[in-house]
Amino acid sequence: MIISPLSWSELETLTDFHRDPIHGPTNSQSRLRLFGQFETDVRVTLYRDNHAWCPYCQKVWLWLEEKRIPYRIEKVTMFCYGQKEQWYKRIVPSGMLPALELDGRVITESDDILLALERAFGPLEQAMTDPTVLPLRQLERRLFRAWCTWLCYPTRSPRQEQGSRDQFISVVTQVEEALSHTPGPYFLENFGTADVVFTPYVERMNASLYYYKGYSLREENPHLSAWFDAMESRPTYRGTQSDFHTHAHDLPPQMGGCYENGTPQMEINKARVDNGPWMGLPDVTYPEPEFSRQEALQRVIKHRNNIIRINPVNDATFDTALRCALTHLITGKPCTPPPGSDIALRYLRDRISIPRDMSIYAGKRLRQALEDTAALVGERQGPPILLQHRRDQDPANFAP
Ligand SMILES: N[C@@H](CCC(=O)N[C@@H](CS)C(=O)NCC(=O)O)C(=O)O
Repeated sequence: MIISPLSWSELETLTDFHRDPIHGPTNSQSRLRLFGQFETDVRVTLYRDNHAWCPYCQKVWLWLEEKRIPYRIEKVTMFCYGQKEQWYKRIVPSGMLPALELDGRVITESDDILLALERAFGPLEQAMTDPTVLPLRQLERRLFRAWCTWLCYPTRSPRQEQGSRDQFISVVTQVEEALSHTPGPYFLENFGTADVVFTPYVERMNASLYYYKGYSLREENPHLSAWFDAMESRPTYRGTQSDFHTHAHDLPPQMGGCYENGTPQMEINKARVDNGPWMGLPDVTYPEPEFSRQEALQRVIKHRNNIIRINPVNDATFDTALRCALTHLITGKPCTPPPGSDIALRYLRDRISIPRDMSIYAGKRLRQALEDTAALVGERQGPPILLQHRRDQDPANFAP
């Protein structure tokens, strides 16, 4: 049965999703984290990027969440999506992220930040300089370099492409071996620093190689697969976790390019990440939380004015179309949007950023509801996502 779109006030009654951003589970929207302590206990400010795209920021963010250190969060624009804030350049003239203020002293470079945090608050299980951690940090950098070589340079021949793939997989084999040496799923006996160090790029490798190379890191490597599963058992990681779509489109401008290999599997994966269905992709495997649809609905309602204003289709048409998609999201029933709104709905579908906007399952549910609703009125895609920059995401355009 096709139903008509609910009004905004009707939609509001269908979600009471609420999370305590200060003391509750890790999430991307918080500006202050206290973990049951007091604001007077705060000694740390983390400067991280607005969209939670910066991998080195995720490393420090995850460390602070795991150690439950009270801290403030200041969000800064990255060059690839807007202008660096003047106030930040006064603190860090290069504009580089992350930065951390600890007892009034500013520290840059994510490794130096973790070393300083360890001195102030003790290590996360093992220290960064622990003899068991050092070789794992080096292995992470080798993996990173092999990934960049494969992903971020155009290949002139199938032989070169194969060579880069083989080189990456040979380092992955070393990672698999390192993981096999411990009885549990983590890099050392218990979860700790080494896992935090691997997290940001392994997450990005999983996404980008699936999309640009047709290679599923998580599915093809049993120890890494168990490691991802174990990471996803942690509420801290879940709060920082992104999805394939977000990374497939945030990486090109950050890395200076990501190159497709054009294999049949790559084409299949790319179509799936871009057009869905998004459930079942190997970017997440923990069971879906009960309230993911309510979370998505609450987040869109909160930001609806900006979402509607920024959309390429006129406000009145998109207002109705968006309510149709949200009605479908929350009731499960199809709701036909106005003619011509397929572009508008897919524009938003392509610009949900996880975890910036909402958590991974909420984002997937929203993408699917937007796509299902768009498909009722047409096949047209929205304006393409650019590769050189993402100024379509300039935070200046989303100011309250
Ligand atoms: N070695 C540095 C690398 C930091 C880095 O490359 N940061 C990038 C973002 S991932 C950055 O701030 N670039 C400036 C910008 O994009 O605005 C670290 O470990 O902190």
